[in-house]
Amino acid sequence: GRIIHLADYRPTDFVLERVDLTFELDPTETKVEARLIFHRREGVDPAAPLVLDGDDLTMTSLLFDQIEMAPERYTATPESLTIRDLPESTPFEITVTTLINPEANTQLMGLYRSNGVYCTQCEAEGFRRITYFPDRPDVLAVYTVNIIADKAANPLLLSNGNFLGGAGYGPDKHFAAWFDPHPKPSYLFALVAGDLGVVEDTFTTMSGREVALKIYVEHGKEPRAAYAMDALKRSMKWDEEVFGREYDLDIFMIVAVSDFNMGAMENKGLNIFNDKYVLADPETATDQDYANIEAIIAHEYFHNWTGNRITCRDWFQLCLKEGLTVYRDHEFSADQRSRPVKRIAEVRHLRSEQFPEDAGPLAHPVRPTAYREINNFYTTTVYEKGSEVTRMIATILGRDGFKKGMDLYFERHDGEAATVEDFVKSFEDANGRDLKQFSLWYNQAGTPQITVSSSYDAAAKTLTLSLEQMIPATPGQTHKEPMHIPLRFALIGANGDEQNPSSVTGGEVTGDVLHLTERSQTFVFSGIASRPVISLNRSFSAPVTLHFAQATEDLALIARFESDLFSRWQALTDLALPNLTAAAAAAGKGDPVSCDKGLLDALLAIAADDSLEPAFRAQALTLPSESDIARELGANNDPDAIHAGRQAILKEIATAGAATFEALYKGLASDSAYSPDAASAGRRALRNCALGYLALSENAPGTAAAAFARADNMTDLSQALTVLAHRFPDAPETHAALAAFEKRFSSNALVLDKWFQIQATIPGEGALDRVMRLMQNPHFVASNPNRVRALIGTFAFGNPTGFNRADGRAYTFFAEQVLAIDKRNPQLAARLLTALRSWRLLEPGRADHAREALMTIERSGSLSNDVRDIVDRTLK
Ligand code: HT7
Ligand code: ZN
Repeated sequence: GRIIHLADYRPTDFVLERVDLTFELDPTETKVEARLIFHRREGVDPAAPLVLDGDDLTMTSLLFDQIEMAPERYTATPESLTIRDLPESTPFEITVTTLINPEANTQLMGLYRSNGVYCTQCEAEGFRRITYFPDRPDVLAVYTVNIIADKAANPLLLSNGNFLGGAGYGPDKHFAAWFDPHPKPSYLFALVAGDLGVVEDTFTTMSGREVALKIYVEHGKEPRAAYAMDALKRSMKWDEEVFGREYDLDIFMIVAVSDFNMGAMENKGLNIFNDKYVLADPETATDQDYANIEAIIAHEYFHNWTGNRITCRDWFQLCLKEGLTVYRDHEFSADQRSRPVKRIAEVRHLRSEQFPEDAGPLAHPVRPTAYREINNFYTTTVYEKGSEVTRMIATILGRDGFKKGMDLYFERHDGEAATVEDFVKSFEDANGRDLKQFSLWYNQAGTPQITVSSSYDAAAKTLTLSLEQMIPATPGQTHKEPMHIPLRFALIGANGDEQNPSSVTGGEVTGDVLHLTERSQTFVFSGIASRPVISLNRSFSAPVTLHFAQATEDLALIARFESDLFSRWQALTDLALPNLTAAAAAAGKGDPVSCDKGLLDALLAIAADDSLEPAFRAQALTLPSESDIARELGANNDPDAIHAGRQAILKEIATAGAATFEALYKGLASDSAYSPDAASAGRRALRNCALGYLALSENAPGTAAAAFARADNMTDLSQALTVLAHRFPDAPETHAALAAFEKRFSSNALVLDKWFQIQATIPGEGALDRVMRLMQNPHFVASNPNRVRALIGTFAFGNPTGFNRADGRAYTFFAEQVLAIDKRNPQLAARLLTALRSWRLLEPGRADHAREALMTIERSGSLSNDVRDIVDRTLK
């Protein structure tokens, strides 16, 4: 595949005015007729041909203004259609007919079938697998869609926009027509046909219009769509209240399908979802599932304004819709749930996923400047770091300034395909503030490293804070400019009170935000009565790593007194990490491991502090993960030592806190019916966290087995099973529980995914054989992305000791799987392969094995563009 560069962007030669599509659906021979009206853009060379994109297409007819086109006027290949001798300025109509095979479409891009349901996925470049088209996001057009299909098998015929009408069509068929008045790019096109059940509701918008809401699921699963419907209505209301955005069609539909490459897709008026993010009831869904459904329903709905009404000029601008929309869904969840707990979860996710990406061979800017395969740029950098960049704009401009900028952005660019520059300019113009330096966040990859030191002068009552920023080199970017980094801070006195300086020199400080803009900068705060403890990067205002050697007592003070709960959690993390890295080093040498008393005391104090919300206490008691420790260690990682050291620390906490954990476990038992609300979920989280510690201090699986037997909801049941399987993998109780779980949920694939995940993450050398055995389980369906991600993906991303076994056998297995999956679904294979992105940080023996596995993939003769791109960059 060739490389596409941002610098090469230019508009199309021809303007697309209208699109009329007619589908005659058939499982293996679907006929697609596309009538496209174009005119040549003013000033374009009159000899320039029209070049349309295709992917694996077969054309059966081509008309020009309704008349068959002479063969010498066009060239058709599976990948493109070029048409010559076109009018200089008058509009003309091209009618192209293609034949496609949905049943054979295993890539799940374009039109495919999932459990007998026809559905589409067109982002980013799937529409070209349906018909020849200018398949790029800056080509906006109004679509009419006619669908003809067998009536008995497909009572439901759906597409974007509003329903125009339908009728019978011959003896066995019927048709439906849809019209979407909103100009849209092809990636937002959708079609669904099949036989599904529906849940219906309505929403009255702020201007009083009634919108029909419909969620389509497999027959019999309707009750499991109730929570998704509730989340949708709350999302619609929230977007009106917080962003002033109203829905704009008479109907909003969601369809749940079981074969899907990602989480969901925001097609105009017809969102298509991975059923994992729609279906929930207490018996089958965990609290995390409910939270994910709420977030993803909101995310896709929010795209209606940030993505659909204002779309992207080209795919380099992907963060324009994704980073912004993630920010919006984060804010939504924070408002619906506990803001600090949500923030902690976001930061954990950012650090465990985005930071490694930014520090490895696949690092790229939030707005990349080149790609070889766009599917590989739906990354955590574009999404999550993109969201953090949006959050920093809000931090710099303040709530009102941010709102003004968003309003101007909507006003200026509604109906357009915009760029990151357009977005930033809206904030600049609405606030009269220059964001030129800030824009580096979009262009410079790598996580900024900030080294901090401070000194207090008691005589002068001044605090001096020195900061130095360093942005590491990343692929293609060796030199970096200093960035504008907004750091929220507090100066905390010995009694926990915040101290306010009378003045500050050395740089801009607005309210509680310190603006670091120089490579190295010293701030002096005056009027500070006593030596304060500095809480820096409160609520994680900037996605950076701080190197600030704060005394244990200072961290303990923050952990105890900070009013920002996020910072309390951060202080505990900062207390824990040195213990965990030291433990890894000791375990690696076979030395005894021990945990600081200060950390134990701080953790157990929080565990027992009933004034704190349970969800926060659960977060506080969940120590940094093995991958967090690996990141802290930096290089030459031995996953076995990291695991052993961490387990030893956990055991010490469990032993020291046995009484506390038992009290929590007993005290938090609930006798009321399950409710997925955040407060109830928080109590379950703390209780299950206590169960995990209890099991560590016990030598037999009794407590966990009893928890499994008594659980009356999927959160408790799956947590108990996890504790059993991970702590007592060989116990008869564990085998019995695993068998009972499999039997009970044998007809629910989404629940069995949890069963696969729990077993795929059992630590240790035995994991590989277990995973290979589970692949033979009849419930493991290799063509279904959710199954593959649950078993192979979870093993590779979530089982450091099992996946990184010292003999490298798991890498060999993994390479074989990636190659096999690539034949069927390149997008899925490429995403899995990113599990090896940090291979260079392993100790030399494992790193050699990992390189060997990567080279096996690279040497394979028939790689997709997707996997070729990832493997080449990973090895570079
Ligand atoms: N905008 C959607 C991205 C997406 C996607 C991208 C490539 C291939 C398949 C895909 N399915 C969905 C989802 C979102 O971010 O909202
Ligand atoms: Zn999105």
